[in-house]
Amino acid sequence: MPSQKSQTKIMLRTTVIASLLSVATAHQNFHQFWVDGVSPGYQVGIRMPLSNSPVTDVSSNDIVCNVNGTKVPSGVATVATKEGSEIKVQWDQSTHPGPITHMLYGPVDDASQATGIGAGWTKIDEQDYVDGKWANEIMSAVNMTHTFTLPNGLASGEYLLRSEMLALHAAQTLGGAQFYIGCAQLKITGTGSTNCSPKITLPGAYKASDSNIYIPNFYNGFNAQSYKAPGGAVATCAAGSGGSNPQPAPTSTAGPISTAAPQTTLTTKVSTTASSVPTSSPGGVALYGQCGGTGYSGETSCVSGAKCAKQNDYYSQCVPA
Ligand SMILES: *[C@@H]1O[C@H](CO)[C@@H](O)[C@H](O)[C@H]1NC(C)=O
Ligand SMILES: *[C@@H]1O[C@H](CO)[C@@H](O)[C@H](O)[C@H]1NC(C)=O
Ligand SMILES: [Cu+2]
Repeated sequence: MPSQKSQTKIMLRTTVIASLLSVATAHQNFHQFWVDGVSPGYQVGIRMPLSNSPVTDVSSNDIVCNVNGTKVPSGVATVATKEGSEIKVQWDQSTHPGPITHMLYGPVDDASQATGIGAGWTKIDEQDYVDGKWANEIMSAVNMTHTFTLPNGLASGEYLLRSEMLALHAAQTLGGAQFYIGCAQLKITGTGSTNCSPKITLPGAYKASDSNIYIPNFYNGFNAQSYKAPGGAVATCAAGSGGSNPQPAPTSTAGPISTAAPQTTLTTKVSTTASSVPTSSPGGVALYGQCGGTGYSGETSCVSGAKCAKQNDYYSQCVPA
């Protein structure tokens, strides 16, 4: 798709061509949300990206919370809500076909200090292609909104809520899929100890060649009915013994383990993270590596230019100083 600059030039030339280009210019941002019908305001509580351009490199940190969205402190307000609350998000108008998904990261002590980089994500909501319409079309019919509820039984604490609209109109090309992402900061009051699984690591969980990201036959025989958005299944949240901490800290699952499968998944993701996030180097722990937390016995000082920031009792991470 042409850059905004070249699109502007073309539109100045003729309004006819400009209207033909309206599909191509339909970039979008997540710009407002409501909690049980009440909104904190336009762009309030959201790490607004620098532009409305998409992220296309799924291996970059930009895939977490959009360009510069991992910068902390974020300078963004954290909005109070509770488990089970109805969340309505509103995006800019979009004619790009594709799904919308929502993920939570946390709990952390201070959402404005959470980069979101790592294994602490879980998918809590997904809409793909329903009755012949992609999520963006379904949203368009309700003023570009989408509504879902927060899981019940969440541990109290602060969270990042990641809203992602994946545009597939160029997905027939490797690297062509466009990720529109916005992260909100929530303070969730919950009843305790729900452990949602599986966990998702960002960056890391998405690969450019995944069959739901690179779709060579998107305009030629592709069956949208069976499409599922990236990130795996919507999490199953079961209250109880799994522990309340979704962070990538192996020691966090202190309680008795009642279900084998979720724990297996968690363990897998933990080791994935351990290998993909550098944890130490001669001058201290690398940026975004773990530097503390209950049961952690490794290096606790960060490389120059980074400082150790507590995310919760179980996990501290090196963030830019
Ligand atoms: C965004 O991040 C880049 C790279 O870290 C940095 O150079 C730039 O100043 C940041 N922009 C803003 C507005 O923070
Ligand atoms: C659609 O959303 C905008 C922005 O929130 C709002 O100003 C407008 O009143 C809404 N329109 C309808 C029909 O609800
Ligand atoms: Cu666009």
